[in-house]
Amino acid sequence: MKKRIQVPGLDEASILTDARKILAPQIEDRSRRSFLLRGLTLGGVAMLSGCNITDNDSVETALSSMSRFNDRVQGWLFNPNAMAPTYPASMITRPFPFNAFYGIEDAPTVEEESYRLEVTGLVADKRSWRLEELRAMAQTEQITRHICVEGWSAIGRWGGVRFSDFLKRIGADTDAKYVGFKCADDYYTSIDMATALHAQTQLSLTYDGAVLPREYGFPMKLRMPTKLGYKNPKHIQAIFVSNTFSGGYWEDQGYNWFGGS
Ligand SMILES: Nc1nc2c(c(=O)[nH]1)N[C@H]1C(S)=C(S)[C@@H](COP(=O)(O)O)O[C@H]1N2
Ligand SMILES: [Mo]
Repeated sequence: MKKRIQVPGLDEASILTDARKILAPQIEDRSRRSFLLRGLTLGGVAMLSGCNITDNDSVETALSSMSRFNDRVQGWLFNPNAMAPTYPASMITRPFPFNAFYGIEDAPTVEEESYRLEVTGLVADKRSWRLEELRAMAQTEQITRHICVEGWSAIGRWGGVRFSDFLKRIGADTDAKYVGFKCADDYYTSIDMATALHAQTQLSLTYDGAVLPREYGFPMKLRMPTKLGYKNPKHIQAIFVSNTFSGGYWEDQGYNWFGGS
């Protein structure tokens, strides 16, 4: 008989629910998936993560180590040439839902006049950018689906600069691991370089043909149809290229960092 780990004060069922969520995308074989996940025990979590499960802190450590493993697997599986689906204009969701870690009335107001996009880290050209300069670059458009982990998805139309064009323009070290974002509302996130260079990753300046509205991320957001909603930062103020992992607002509270959909 397998020895079961039992720790007083730990909610085994909810730990295993979290662990199953982390592992599910990793098990390709659908017919075996539910069988394998149902069989998961705390001992299994300890084994997969290489962590002892003795208290709440060690559960956190184990789950986050599994989540980082999940990031690596998603990174390996990510196909830079696979495109996310696009849709006809007739399928755009109206009105497009708003979401943030606060209510719509608290969305930040950014003044275009004084706004400068900061660029730092592993880039050749660290000068800051005015919106006009970004509008003068080649523009692209996409009608894609945004998927939020809170249980909704919506199709929207975004326009702006292909992010790989921008990274080239600033002389970014594209061998670096991460691109990070700081936002006007204290939100922050970071992404893998492969996704940053994906053809559909866009520094969006418009929504549905008009200047990006305040609540949807003015002055700009990063739109990635290959990643879940929380990975798409709105109100971007600073972009940095780095080899140091820097997490994100929700990622630091347990959301998976890679966040692919
Ligand atoms: N700056 C900032 N960006 C953010 C968020 C936020 O709270 N602040 N929320 C994220 C989440 S969870 C979602 S689902 C989308 C929502 O974008 P929308 O308001 O355009 O639908 O923004 C993402 N980017
Ligand atoms: Mo979200």
